Amino acid sequence: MYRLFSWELSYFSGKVRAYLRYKQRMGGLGPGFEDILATPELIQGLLVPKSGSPAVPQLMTPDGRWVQDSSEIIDTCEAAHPTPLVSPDPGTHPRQAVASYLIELLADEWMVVPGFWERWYFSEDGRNPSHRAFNEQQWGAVFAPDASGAERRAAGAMLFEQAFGISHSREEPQGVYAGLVHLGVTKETEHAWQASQHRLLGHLETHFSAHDYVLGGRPSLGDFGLLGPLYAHLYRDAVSGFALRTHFPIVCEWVERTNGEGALSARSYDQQLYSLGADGKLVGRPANSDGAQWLPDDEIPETLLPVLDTFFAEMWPVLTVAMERLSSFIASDAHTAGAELPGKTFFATPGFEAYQTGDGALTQPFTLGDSSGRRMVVPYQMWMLGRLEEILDRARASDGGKSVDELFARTSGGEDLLSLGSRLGGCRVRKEGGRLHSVA
Ligand SMILES: N[C@@H](CCC(=O)N[C@@H](CS)C(=O)NCC(=O)O)C(=O)O
Repeated sequence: MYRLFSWELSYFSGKVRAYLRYKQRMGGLGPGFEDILATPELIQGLLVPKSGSPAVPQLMTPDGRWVQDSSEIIDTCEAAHPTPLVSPDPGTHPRQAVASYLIELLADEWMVVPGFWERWYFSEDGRNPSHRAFNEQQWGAVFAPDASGAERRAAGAMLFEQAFGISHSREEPQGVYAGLVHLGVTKETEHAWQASQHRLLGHLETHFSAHDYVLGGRPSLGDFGLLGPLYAHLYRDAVSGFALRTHFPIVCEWVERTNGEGALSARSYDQQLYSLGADGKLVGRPANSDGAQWLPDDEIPETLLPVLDTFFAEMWPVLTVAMERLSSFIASDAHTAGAELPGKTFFATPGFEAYQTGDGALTQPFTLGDSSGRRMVVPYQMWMLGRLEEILDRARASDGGKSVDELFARTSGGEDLLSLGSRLGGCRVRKEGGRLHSVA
């Protein structure tokens, strides 16, 4: 069987676990999967030696291969078990494919910033409301899994102080707090990041009020991507979870539906609703909207366009500068063609701090709303863009670009994505296990 090494508290674990659960529940994951808590012992003794990375989640396939990075885990499983299909085929569903990969990128590498911020902002000393206690407990459960309840919480508290310097998070950011600064979250920008998140949640609340999932009545890649920010950080964490339930109840229902647990009222994907037939017998029907299928004719509903527009308005301008910065870095004397590049999402990669922090060669200015700051360049995003480029090319090849052009014409600024290939020209990234290299 597949073995997923994950944490309940982890952003990307939520994405992959929900995907695997869906595939398994629909009879589409062959031998099935076991969800294994990735304890420090397993990370150091197994994950690092096998994949070269301590990042969670990681998947061990039934034939003993190791896959790290949530997108690659999903791609690997989709290739081995294509039914039910989760990533729309760009040859037959060009618009839905492009929209899915864009939303995955937005969820993975943009929404991560305010999600990560909320967890740690509401854990700082003196915050009211605070989810520090909940957060200590959930981290302690990973780092001291055999200890008693109180000891688990104490282990979490100790980690927060020793590794993250939580009592001086603002004056001297360390660990996760340093990561937030690397991602461009400071006192000056944090409200702009939060506003971005609220805008997106508002768009999703409207969309999910009409459709159960991103593409209609059954989940797809975009849903699992969005579950990254929405499960562990915005739904489970206590302060964020209260706000989500209070202001975005329809998004909450979608979280439960997509996560596939505790979802009886949320009409999860394999659920039937029943009525009584004339003879008093139970007569079932699919619980989901849109006949429990993706919308027909490769349709992108109107309610999804604001989400795509947010990608083009907020994330795309940052990505274009990031591609320029990475291209210059790769071409410079600081880098040898084919050598390793930074690989982390949440913070500067150890060994690359001089480049990815301060005014380093792998940092960039950015603007969000009415505030601006500086953030690190994340080469993993170029790997994701390279994957998107492939989908875009195949989608355009299916009908000479007609469908994709139509989709972009309905967005604000989508046509600019057609320049992706030339922008990526100098910064293509190759992935090997959990490590990234420039293309020699
Ligand atoms: N891009 C990766 C990111 C994986 C990742 O960053 N995982 C976090 C937890 S959600 C982690 O393990 N961070 C610790 C580390 O990178 O050492 C993915 O898609 O899976």
